[in-house]
Amino acid sequence: MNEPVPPAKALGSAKTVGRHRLDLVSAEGIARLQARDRRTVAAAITELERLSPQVTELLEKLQPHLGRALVVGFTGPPGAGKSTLVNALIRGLRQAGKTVGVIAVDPSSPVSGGAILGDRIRMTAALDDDGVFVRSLASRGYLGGLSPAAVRIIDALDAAGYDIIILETVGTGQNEIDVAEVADVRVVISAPGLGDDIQAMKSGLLEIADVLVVNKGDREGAEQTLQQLTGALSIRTGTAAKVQVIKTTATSGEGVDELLSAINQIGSSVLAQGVQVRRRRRARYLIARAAADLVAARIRAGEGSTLDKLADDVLSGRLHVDRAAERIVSQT
Ligand SMILES: Nc1nc2c(ncn2[C@@H]2O[C@H](COP(=O)(O)OP(=O)(O)O)[C@@H](O)[C@H]2O)c(=O)[nH]1
Ligand SMILES: [Mg+2]
Repeated sequence: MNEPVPPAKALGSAKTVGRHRLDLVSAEGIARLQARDRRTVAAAITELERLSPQVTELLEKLQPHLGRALVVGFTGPPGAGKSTLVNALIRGLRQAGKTVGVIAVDPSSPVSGGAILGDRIRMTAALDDDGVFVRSLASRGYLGGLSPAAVRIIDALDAAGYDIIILETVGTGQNEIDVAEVADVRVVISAPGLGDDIQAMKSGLLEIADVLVVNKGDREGAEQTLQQLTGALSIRTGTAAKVQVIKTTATSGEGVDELLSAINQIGSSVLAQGVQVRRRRRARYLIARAAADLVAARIRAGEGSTLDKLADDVLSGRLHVDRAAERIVSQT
């Protein structure tokens, strides 16, 4: 997993990180994390995000404490109102006595910081509440994909004992699969006025939805979007009938209760599968992802001439791209 090391600015001062570094993997550090001590949770996330040398040890120490949280994925086009809706849900969940961790993966560059600030502002429910922890992540180097850091951070929030972990990601036609593998409940969000995105919804996002939300119910065209998506769903086979379609207005809170109970309903059947099933799902994803990164790195670092030769064979029509790929993967 060759993530570029982010600039120190995005992580807070190195001094703060340094002060926590020694404590984190100690019994006391883990105990503080489990007690949801904010600074410890923040420090652990920072370590996991920057892939510090003690990450492997930290993840090992977290293992026995994983699998309790329900991971809810929120995916959809930019501007659909995901962050606003998450904010509304946090309120509802807090009222029900649940603690909530949020990881918002943003596609923008960490340098700008603009979108990160935007998420913070929209998630005002998280302010001054120890039962809520919000972390925005840039999807650096993984545009259109879920950064492995996000999955490790799920582990940290899970070990810290947050009941519900919400993973907000932009649906781009790539990371849907990642979210599908990592999340226990998959909520796909659309809204009227997003133009071509309806098409994108049909191709990739609809496939993974457990719950389909049409947000901005106050906007003109909401009903039409709802009908279009319900229509698109009806041609999906098998599990399609189980997908709930819910209209919300995140800004006023309309439909949020309905969404909450849909999540709870699906969530309780997932939780009934047991801790081991959910832990394994996340571990499988991490292993597959790490292996893919490893293979990609080896191919790039390996003999350029092998790749060149295969490229020539593909160009001349002697070899299909897929065969060439199989060959190079088997050699690494
Ligand atoms: N009219 C209306 N605007 C909304 C609603 N939900 C979100 N918005 C607005 O849509 C914009 C994008 O919202 P945001 O939550 O950042 O979308 P995200 O990119 O999907 O996270 C913001 O200006 C929100 O205030 C809604 O239900 N109705
Ligand atoms: Mg957002």
